[in-house]
Parts: sequence; C-alpha cells; structure tokens
Amino acid sequence: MESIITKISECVELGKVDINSPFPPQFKGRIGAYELTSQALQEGISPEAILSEALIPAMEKVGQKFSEKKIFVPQMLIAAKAMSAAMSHLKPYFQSGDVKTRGTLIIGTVLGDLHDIGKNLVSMMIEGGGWTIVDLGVDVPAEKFMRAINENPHAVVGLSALLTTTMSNMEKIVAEIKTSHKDTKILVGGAPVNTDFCTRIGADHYSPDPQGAVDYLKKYIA
Ligand code: B1M
Repeated sequence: MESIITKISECVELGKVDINSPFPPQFKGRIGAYELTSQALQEGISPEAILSEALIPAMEKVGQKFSEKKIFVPQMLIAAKAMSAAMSHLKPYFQSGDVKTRGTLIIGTVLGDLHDIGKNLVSMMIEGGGWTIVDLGVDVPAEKFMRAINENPHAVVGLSALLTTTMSNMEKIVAEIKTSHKDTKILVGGAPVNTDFCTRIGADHYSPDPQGAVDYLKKYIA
C-alpha cells in the first residue's frame, strides 16, 4: 500500500492542495496535501520526516521540471500552494523551536522594484527546501535588509530585481551589506541579472531560477 509520505509527496508535486482542489483531475474528490499532512501528524509521523521525506523531495522534483521547462509558472505555483497547505500544519512545530530548520533566508525585491512573482516562487521553493523565510516584500531599501540581518545574524540574503533600472539599487544594497557584514552570503536573481553582474557587484551567487537557489543553499550549508 502507498505510504502516507508518498501520498503527501505526490499531492505536492502535482498540486493537489486539499479535498476541494480540482488539480490534478485524476485526484478529484480525494483528500490532498492539507488533510494528509494532518493525518500523518495524528499517526505520529514527525514534522521532520514529513518535511524531509515528502515536501522537500516533491519540491526538488518540481524545481527540476521547471528548470528543464517540463512545467511552467502555473504548475509551480499550484505545487507551492500545496506545499504551503502542508506547511501550515508543520509551522507551529518549527516556530516553537522544537524542530530546527536548515537556516534562514532573508529575501526581498530591491528598492524601486515592485515585481514579486519570481521572488515569491523562489521563497516558496526555498521554504520547501526546509529553510525559514523572512520575506521583506517589494521595494526594499538597504536599511530594511540591514535590520533583518541584525535580527537574523546567520541568515543568507536573497535579492531580486526585474528592471534594468533597479539593478543599480541591487548593487548599492550588496555594497552596504558587505561593508558591515562581509561574511553574510548574498544570492541574487531576476531576469536582467547574470553571473557577470553578480561577480561585479560582489554578491556571492547568481541563480537564474528557484532550483538553482535551493541548490546553492544546500551546498552552502553542507
Ligand atoms: Co513589469 N516589466 N513593469 N510589471 N513585467 C517587465 C519585467 C518587463 C521585462 C516587461 C517588458 O517591457 N517586456 C519590463 C522591464 C524592462 C527592463 O527593465 N529591461 C517591465 C517594466 C518596464 C515595468 C514597468 C516600468 C512598466 C511601467 O509602469 N511603465 C513597471 C515597473 C513597476 C516597478 O517595479 N516599479 C512594471 C510593472 C509591472 C506590474 C506591476 C504590472 C507586474 C508585476 C506584478 C507582480 O510582480 N506582482 C509586471 C509584470 C507581471 C511583468 C512581466 C510581464 C512578468 C514578470 C514576471 O512575473 N515573470 C515582465 C515581462 C516578462 O518577464 N515577460 C515585466 C514571471 C516570473 C516567474 O519570472 O520574475 O523573471 P521572474 O523570476 C524568475 C527568475 O528571474 C528567477 O526565478 C524566477 C522563476 O524562474 N528569479 C530569481 C527572480 N528573482 C530571483 C531571486 C533569486 C533567484 C532567482 O535569488 C534571490
């Protein structure tokens, strides 16, 4: 018989959020990631096992398929929604400090830039990778990043920019962070950003997509 862990993983990968969600059509009427996660906890399966054996592998598969262009933004969003539904049951355990996450990522779209779809996808995938997310939103100035770093001194920082005009703000934010927190790792991304720009502004890593960001963080904590 299929284990509950396998079922949760499958629901997240295919975007079956809960009993009412119509995706995928072959799962119509069945319970989804939300109900199955609650059931798993009631059966005594640990939050760590649900995260590391069901949610993280499912989101890794989703990230891989997205990188290979086998799925697109809508499928990724619905998978992330299923993951968030499952996480809503696990969060109290992580927030209580009883269970450790892999680390913290402070993320935001840089000053002057209101695009958040890509940034949100990256956040959701990284959260699915077992990290705590401090999401500062959009149009974020350097001071707000600095405050968040002071509150989370071991966090990695993620900056997103979608406009060529806001790339210069990304550069200024990186410079400001590195001046006072030279050991803070900074990950950058967004359509106009590339590896050359990342190197030039002194950030630590550029990822073109969410899975690359997840892989970098995995390597960083290894
Ligand atoms: Co705007 N916009 N927009 N826009 N918009 C673009 C970016 C643009 C390319 C459209 C165009 O002209 N063809 C263009 C930028 C041109 C340039 O600078 N070279 C543009 C413009 C000009 C503008 C305005 C200036 C328009 C105007 O008002 N005259 C204005 C600026 C507002 C502002 O930010 N101050 C504006 C406004 C908007 C909306 C508000 C209407 C809306 C944003 C809604 C929202 O985000 N909530 C919007 C949208 C939707 C777009 C397009 C159509 C789609 C962007 C998107 O969400 N893509 C976009 C054109 C396009 O890309 N086709 C465009 C999907 C998303 C999943 O991809 O964000 O690239 P993306 O994220 C990817 C990767 O880049 C990466 O992972 C994601 C998944 O693969 N990634 C990271 C992103 N962040 C990362 C961080 C990481 C790692 C990876 O680590 C931390």
